[in-house]
Amino acid sequence: MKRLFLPLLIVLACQGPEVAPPDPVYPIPSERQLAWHELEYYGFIHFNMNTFSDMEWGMGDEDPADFYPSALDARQWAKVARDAGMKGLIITAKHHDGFCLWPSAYTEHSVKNSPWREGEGDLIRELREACDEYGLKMGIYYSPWDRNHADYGKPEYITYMRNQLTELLTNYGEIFEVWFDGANGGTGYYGGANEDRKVDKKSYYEWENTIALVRELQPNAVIFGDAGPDVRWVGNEHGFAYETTWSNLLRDSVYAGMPEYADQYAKGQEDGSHWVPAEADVSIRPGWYYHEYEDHKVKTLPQLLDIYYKSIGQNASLLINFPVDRRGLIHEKDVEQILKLKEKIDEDFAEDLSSTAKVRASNERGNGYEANNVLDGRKESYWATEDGMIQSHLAFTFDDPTWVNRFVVQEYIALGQRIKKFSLEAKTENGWELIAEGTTIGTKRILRFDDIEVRQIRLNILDAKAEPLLSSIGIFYAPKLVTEPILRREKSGILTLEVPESGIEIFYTVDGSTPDTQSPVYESPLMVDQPVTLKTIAVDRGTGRKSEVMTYALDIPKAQWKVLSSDIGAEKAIDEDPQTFWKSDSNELVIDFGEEHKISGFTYWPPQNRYMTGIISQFVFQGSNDGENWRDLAEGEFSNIHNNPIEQQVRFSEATVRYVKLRAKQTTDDQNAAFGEVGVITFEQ
Ligand code: FUL
Repeated sequence: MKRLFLPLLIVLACQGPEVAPPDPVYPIPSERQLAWHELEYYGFIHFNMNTFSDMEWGMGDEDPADFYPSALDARQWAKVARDAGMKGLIITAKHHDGFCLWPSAYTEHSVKNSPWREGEGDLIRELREACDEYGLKMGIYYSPWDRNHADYGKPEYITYMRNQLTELLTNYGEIFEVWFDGANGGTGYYGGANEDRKVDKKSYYEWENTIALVRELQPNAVIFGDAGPDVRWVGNEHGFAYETTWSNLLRDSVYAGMPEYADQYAKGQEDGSHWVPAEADVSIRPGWYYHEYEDHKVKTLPQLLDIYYKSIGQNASLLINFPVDRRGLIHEKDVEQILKLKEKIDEDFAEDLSSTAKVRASNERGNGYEANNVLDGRKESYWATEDGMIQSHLAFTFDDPTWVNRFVVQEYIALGQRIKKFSLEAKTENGWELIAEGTTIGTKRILRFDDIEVRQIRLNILDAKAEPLLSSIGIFYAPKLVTEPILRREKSGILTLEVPESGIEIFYTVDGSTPDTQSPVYESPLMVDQPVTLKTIAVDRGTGRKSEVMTYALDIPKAQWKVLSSDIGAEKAIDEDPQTFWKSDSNELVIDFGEEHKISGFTYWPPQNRYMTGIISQFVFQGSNDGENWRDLAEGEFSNIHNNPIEQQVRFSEATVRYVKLRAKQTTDDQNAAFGEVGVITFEQ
């Protein structure tokens, strides 16, 4: 008897008594939502008739013959997405203008009537094959609003929409997300073929039946809409989730396409009845569709990195859009930037230091729910406290003092989002210090803080709906982001240089030589009252990493300059900020330098706002010594300025003048001339 029972007793002693799992806190995610949470990061493709009409919202009367990409390659899109670390691609199968990227049997407004692939093309199929080749999931964007279809606004259109969804969700394999756009003339502006047909957004689309159809055809797909049902919009198109972001939503009282609900989409609701997590969508350029004139506006690495941390790091998934160009390719500049982001994320999370620490919890629920579960890399295991133990902490102790600046924490969301308030403290040589605090955690929260050398780091759960459940913790020491400093100059001539991270030094020269760590260090704003060539470099002293060298030709300061106009807004044309602009009723700008200057050229920044009007395409530039008698100094065109609205430089033979006048002979859209920033050239740059 003894011999028989001994092994069993040993096993029982090791396993300890069985412990009941914590009760769920409702709402909880469905299986399909849990699978979607795993993806985190995927791409959007906006490519459609708008690409060729150079619009963001086409009217629906475009000619299918205009859809004619010269070198379309969906494999290039998939490769870029895969290399960027994305897990899938969602494509605009049909946008608001109604043009279809597949040869739908229910309309003539599609690729089948375009010259592309001689009318035999099917872009959804090409993307499917490319996604399969590169191991990506595929999603479908389908705009319920349709400016082309004659029946839009009538019940017949709903049948059309369902027929098309049936095609898309039956013929192209597994779809991971069906993206229903909320825009349907929400501002009362409808436009297109059905201008006069206003629809009641709550009832017109009979969402219940449409959702049932998607469930039937693609049971594993999540459905995105402004307010769900499975995934919700984050409430802005900047790609940022909020410091407080609940995956819970009072879904049945929040409706798609209605701006008054934006705050609910944005942050979710602590008392929300359904699990409807946030997806943050953003384009890598200002527009969703490709416009050559935005080639110089692709988001920079610091911008993209901020988006990453404020979406994935704040309980949302991230959907970054590529406006595929007219060739049918993701533009080289977009590829370069998205790969820089990937490289930096890999660098930031290269080594998880938590594996070198010992973890202890203030309380453990018992067998199977130990603190160590947060370090085992398994998403099914988690640390839990005993029933009712809400205030609690997890402490990580390092053998040696360790530098850290990132803390990644994940709740075990299968049993509901719980945490409402937390703080992070570090034990250094000087005792405990508060290094971060916040509200919600959810699927993932990434805390960024200044470099600190710690012996211990402690996550305190201060308030939660029920006992906290944490499935994963990561601790990292991300290298600093070393990018070129950003220069700002005021009208007075005062100049500031900025880098996105603290702890980076900026060195500069004004004598034309290449700056290095022996050059003067930038410590505070500089007064530049002479024309100089400034060169800068940013250096992380710790690692020795350097940015590229930047060169700036800084001409005479504009401190004494005045615009001769009674409109005070006119000063925006010479405030050293191309982002602000002045629109002139007379189509000209007259500047008084206050004294004579020898000039040999001028510069013009067209307006930089999203929908630029009044860009000067043909000009006359004149000079005067008394403000009355003018002589022409230059005349000509700014070639390609509509497509590439960057700073223009025009040179002419030297002239000594006190007044200058830039007059528009023509603007690109026949609107009054707009001046982003005007300057002069007085030295060879
Ligand atoms: C919006 C649309 O109106 C835009 O054109 C774009 O497709 C964006 C992703 O969603 O609602």
